[in-house]
Amino acid sequence: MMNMKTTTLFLFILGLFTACSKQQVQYTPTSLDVIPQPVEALVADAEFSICSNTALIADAGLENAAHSLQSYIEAAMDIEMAAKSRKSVISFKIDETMTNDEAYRLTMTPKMILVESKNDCGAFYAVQTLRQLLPVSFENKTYGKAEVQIPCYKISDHPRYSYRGFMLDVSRHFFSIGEVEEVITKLSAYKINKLHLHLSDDQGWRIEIKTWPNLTKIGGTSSVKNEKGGFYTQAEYIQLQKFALKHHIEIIPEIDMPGHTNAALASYAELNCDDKATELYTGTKVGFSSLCVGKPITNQFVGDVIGELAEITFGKYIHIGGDESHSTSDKDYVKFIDDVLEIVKANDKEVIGWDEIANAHINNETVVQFWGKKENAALATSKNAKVIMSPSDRIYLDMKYNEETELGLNWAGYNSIEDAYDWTVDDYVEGVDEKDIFGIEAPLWTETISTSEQIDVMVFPRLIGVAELAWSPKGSSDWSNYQKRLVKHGSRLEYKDIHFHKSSFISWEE
Ligand code: TNX
Repeated sequence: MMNMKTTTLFLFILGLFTACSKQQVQYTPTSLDVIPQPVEALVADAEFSICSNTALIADAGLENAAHSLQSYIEAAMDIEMAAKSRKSVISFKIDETMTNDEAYRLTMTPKMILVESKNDCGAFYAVQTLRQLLPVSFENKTYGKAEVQIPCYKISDHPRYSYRGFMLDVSRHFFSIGEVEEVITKLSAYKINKLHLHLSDDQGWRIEIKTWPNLTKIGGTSSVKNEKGGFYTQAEYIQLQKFALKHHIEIIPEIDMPGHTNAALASYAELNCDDKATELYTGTKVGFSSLCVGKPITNQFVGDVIGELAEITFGKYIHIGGDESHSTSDKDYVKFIDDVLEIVKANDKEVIGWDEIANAHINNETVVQFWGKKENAALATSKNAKVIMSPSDRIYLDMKYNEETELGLNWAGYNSIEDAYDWTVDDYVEGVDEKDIFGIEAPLWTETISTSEQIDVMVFPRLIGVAELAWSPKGSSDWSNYQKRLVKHGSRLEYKDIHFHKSSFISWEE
């Protein structure tokens, strides 16, 4: 017979034994439905359970990511997580040895989810992955039960490219700060880290420039069909960048020059070669406008604009446009772009420009965004410039999905969900190899787009596939595997209230 003491001791040892054996989790390789697909995923025959006894703890510096997970869980389950627990902990830890700022590791046992990263950015991406491992009803906070189980995964992950972008044209139609914030929130769930804002074009100037106030006073009022004008004050633009940074997204501002400048030319007569202000433009033609190259005031204008913009830009890049300057002679174009390269450099920023700028005197510090002419992209790499891949016949999100799509254009053809995903990034342009590629960016031009719902339908789900191409390892993309994951992901998009294009070519899960 055991007395009380020996029984307690026996139970204690038994308890220790089971706790320890539970820790000896055996992991085997698995594939996850997560998009973008992580670099490596293993699973164990065990589960981690989240309930109100689960504690969430974080090293200093990881609070932003940890809090975002905490509020996601608490809102969906209607619980308050504990501050301390020995049995069930989600722990965010800094691992200084990680070399990639965006990398993370997730190690799950029945007692713990350990999130390791070098800083808040990796932790934020771990949270985005974790979200996709939780039930879809977490997305609209309707899960409602007080407990949830997740299989014990072990995931290590890092991106293929450091530039994973989306471009929004806020010139053809203006989008408010609130509308852009909504876009940022949606993008960040797929580990997109750059938002390129096309801030000026023929139809509208969208950023306050204090030394040239008419740019917004006059040039900010118009838009395509005069449907939706407006502009951001510098203070608003700074706030927007702060919001984006919380989502680990850098905003890259574009001032398109020397063409696509009618809004500026209508705002200031002196920017025109004939000193006559143009009319505001509300149509959708391209290639008819040009700054007056060689006129001293033109360079003063560009210097002032870039100077003010550099001052309020958190990141290191300024996009100078440079596309479709059909009303500028080749000689003037090269001279103009060369001057702008100098001006940006003098303001301690680096240049991104559309592929035409390869014809100017660019170098290994310049980033060239390929959209149309393959020879421009190859010319760029021959000058040691890096390339952002935005092939219009694949990932221009303003192209219609097919002939039935209501919104959008089709000059580059139709871009189906499959077209946007199923291409080989480093084998698309001869002379542009993996080593030359800075990243991928999918643009949304907005000649035909003026509401958030319309953004959604053109962007989703095509951008999710682009995000995977930009994040997941080279050689890992596979359309049929991706399609299976996307089919399941459709309901998550619905729970997120994203009005995505529900292509009839894909058999979505109910
Ligand atoms: C070309 S692509 C443009 C834009 C238009 C777009 C419409 C590029 C650099 N320029 O000005 O909005 O086509 O698809």
